[in-house]
Amino acid sequence: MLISSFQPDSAATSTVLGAVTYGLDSRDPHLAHGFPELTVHAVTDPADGFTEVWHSDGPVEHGTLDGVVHAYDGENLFCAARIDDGNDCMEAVRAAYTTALGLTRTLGYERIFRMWNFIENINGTNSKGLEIYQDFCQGRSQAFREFAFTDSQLPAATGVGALGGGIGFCLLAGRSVRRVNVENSRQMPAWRYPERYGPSSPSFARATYVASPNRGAFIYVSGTASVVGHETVHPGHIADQCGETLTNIEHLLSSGNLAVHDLRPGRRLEDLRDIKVYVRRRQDLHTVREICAKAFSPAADIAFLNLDLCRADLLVEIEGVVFPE
Ligand code: 3EB
Repeated sequence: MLISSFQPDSAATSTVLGAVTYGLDSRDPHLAHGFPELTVHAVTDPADGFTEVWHSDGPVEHGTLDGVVHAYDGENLFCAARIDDGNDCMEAVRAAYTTALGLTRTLGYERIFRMWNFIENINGTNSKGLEIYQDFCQGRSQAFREFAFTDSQLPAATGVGALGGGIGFCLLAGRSVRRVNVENSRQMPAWRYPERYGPSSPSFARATYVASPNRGAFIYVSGTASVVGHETVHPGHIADQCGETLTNIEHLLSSGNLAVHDLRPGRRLEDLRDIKVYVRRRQDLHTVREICAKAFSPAADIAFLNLDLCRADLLVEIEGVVFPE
């Protein structure tokens, strides 16, 4: 069973599958604490740092392949990697993704249901004048194509900025879970975005529904923003972007939208847990905090990170997980 928490439970390190630390610098993924850990440069004040930990039921095996650190427990696989130089990153992203996707094949955990990507200078331009995020999307899309992924096999994902350290990414995959991709009928599937957003469309699903026999279902909600159809709405307006983002998540989880994918029952914003909120402008943090406090359950952990987002006009992005009943 995969349960994440925002703080490491030191009494249970033997059952940790993997961890991501949102810290003051970025580090290559390593096994120093007995499990794969990726450190992303994501905060400037140590008080804002935290570690997200995925726990496992059973014994965990781990390894490293071409810098991709990984751990698996018979049901789930966690992989983490870092690309040192994020400029002109297409080839390096393709290569690192290829190693990670290759691991999912050789180890037999082919149902990749969630990925995170943290990209330094995400809105900057590379030496060819292409935005670094769009360059990243090209490498990612090539790797998925090499492995013949269909649209309905793409993971839920987050793609946001980092304060330094090139590109860090990690993934969660299952061996035998039933997984169903969920799109959002208010939004165009990201993998169909028109070319004006970049030469390769972003390779991710709006959410993945992941069920194990007898264990109920998790719904992993991708980083969600103020995008309707394929367009950014409410440019420059933080409260409206935040509201539109919540409307998008609410609709994604609604019975009507889930029924399109033969999934039920509908879920609500109050069911979301392990929420991460990415806010581009520091001065918007208090507004976003207030709106989120009203929208989400007091039982939910909510982490706020002041990072850039993948489109220059997006101000806020929100992700989370719905746990089984
Ligand atoms: C959007 O809706 C916002 O490239 O992995 C959200 C989640 C976004 C993941 C990614 C991008 C990604 O297009 C951007």
